[in-house]
Amino acid sequence: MAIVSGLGASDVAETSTSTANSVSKSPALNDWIAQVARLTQPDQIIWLDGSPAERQRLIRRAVEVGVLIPLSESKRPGSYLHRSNPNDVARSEEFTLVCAPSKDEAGPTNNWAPPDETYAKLSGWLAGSMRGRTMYVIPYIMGPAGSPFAKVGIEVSDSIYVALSMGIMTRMGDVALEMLGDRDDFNRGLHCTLDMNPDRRLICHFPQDNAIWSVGSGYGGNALLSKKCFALRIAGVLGRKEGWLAEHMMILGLQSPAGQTTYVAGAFPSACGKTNLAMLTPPAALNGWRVFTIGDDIAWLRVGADGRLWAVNPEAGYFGVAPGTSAKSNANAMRMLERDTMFTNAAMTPDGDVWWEGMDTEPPPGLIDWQGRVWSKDSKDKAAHPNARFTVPMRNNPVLSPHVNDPRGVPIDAIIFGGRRAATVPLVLESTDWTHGVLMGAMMGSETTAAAVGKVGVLRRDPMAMLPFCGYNMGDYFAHWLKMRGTVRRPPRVFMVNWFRKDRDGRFVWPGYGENLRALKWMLDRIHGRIGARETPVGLVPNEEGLDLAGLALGADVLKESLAVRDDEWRVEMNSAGEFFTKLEPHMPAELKERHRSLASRLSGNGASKRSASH
Ligand code: GTP
Ligand code: SPV
Ligand code: MN
Repeated sequence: MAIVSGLGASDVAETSTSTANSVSKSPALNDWIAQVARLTQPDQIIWLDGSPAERQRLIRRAVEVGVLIPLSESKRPGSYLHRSNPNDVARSEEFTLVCAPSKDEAGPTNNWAPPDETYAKLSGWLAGSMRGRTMYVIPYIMGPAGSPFAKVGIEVSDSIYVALSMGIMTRMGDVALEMLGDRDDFNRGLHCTLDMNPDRRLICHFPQDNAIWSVGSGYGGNALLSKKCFALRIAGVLGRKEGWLAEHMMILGLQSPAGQTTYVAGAFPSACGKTNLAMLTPPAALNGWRVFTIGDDIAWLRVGADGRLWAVNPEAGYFGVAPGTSAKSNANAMRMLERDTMFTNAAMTPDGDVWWEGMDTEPPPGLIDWQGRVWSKDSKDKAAHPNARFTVPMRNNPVLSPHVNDPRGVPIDAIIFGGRRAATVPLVLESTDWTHGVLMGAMMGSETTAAAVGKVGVLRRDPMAMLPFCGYNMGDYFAHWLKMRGTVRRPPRVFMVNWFRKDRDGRFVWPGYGENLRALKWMLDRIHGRIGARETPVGLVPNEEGLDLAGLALGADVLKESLAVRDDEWRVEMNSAGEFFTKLEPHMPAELKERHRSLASRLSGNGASKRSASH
């Protein structure tokens, strides 16, 4: 077994050859790597340093072995296409386990297995699993280096695709080893693709050990262990202990024409609009406004000395949904993807570019679909997988906030919860206080999307967009949110939004995308006390003249429908949330149940005829 720092035997001369025990200054890290190597038996171990030269070497190797297909240097410079195993195209929630010491700690919304048994079973699968393969040691930082928010993780992986993705998604390499120094408080992530067999696929979290073992998948959220596994499930447990929040939220800065910037964090379930909102282009009629991106998927939120909630984006890149991204829907994303991007499961044009549904360009003849087959307009299947993704460094984002690397983070004045709801939930709804805001988050429901394996379009409860990402008991998670009110002396205002309401013909009522700025603007007007609102039993909605609709031809009936709060629909909603809360007993906080009861009691008993829940 060759143990080298840098890539491959031929590169040894230009880096330093080291022994397993002297690569990092952390004895705990070196011991752990030696232990993993004894178990998995790789042919060689490569510690990634994160340098551009190393990245180029890794890319060359990935192209040689067919993991990456180079795209046209003139059309997409520095960009590559990856085609995954067709059985491995989305997060696998049924194979995701929280192996806390007791089932009760994981709670009823997580799959649980006993830690000892799971370690033993996976050790069996992993024994000798990297024979003939290279083991990459991937040190990374979540959060800006030197920030009090920042945490170090080490992912060990046998996948060059994972190694390259982690180089985009995190601050990866020597910078992380430097931050770790000789300490032992790093997240231990062990990833092995095995034979990509769904029968031997498990993504296991051990919060008590700050450890993750993921086997049998190479897909984003299953395999890039920094992301959902560490930054949400494990970090959530750490945050509860240490008094902060790890959330599935985008973070944006909204600058008014007067130059004042307000920061907003928003939780939307997977494939429900975070990336798009975080980099939206204001509509022409509101062009004095500007949006700047802090993050598109994950927020770590802490209480500042000023009693406000401050947020950082722990990531350094975006792993975003490609389909639906066009010059019209998200011009900033299209510009960001012009270079240095890895695409996964997109279609490829004969001249070496990518294509996907909703790109708003004609698919060219001779298009190759995501599985490498020739595609035509008559094909039944989509050319790009509905969960095709791009992996791109945040520095490519033309509207990246100058504060994205600020170690203090940014102060959050509004939190938004938004699901994908064909009915019931209005365009924007404001809570009256923190407890009501927490209840809004806890009551969230959303229709499932292609981001996770399973049926698409099924309404399910997805509190705070965290159903698949909360690493401990969901009832305790609600209690933690309520408890934060004690330390957040100047809490953000909490809103619920819905960009996805549909009319009778199944068309979206609201134009969405850049037009969502109008809802954000209303929130700012509310926060700064500039505008009134209409009271409903479940919260405050804009008066019809309250939304700035300049330049938007929206029929009066459409506006009315967007803002409608109907008692009969909300009775169904309240009941559904109530049933969900019952499942969380005995961990469900009394304060939330009480507020839920009191809101439900305000809905008219039998005002409208009982419609079925046609969400
Ligand atoms: P994850 O990366 O899975 O967490 O997803 P996300 O929440 O970042 O969602 P994203 O912004 O990538 O959007 C997912 C899909 O919803 C894409 O196909 C978008 O085009 C579409 N979408 C985003 N915003 C809107 C909107 O305001 N209206 C409509 N109709 N579709 C939207
Ligand atoms: C999501 O599914 O919410 C994503 C993509 O952001 S993944 O990294 O796969 O979780
Ligand atoms: Mn996400």
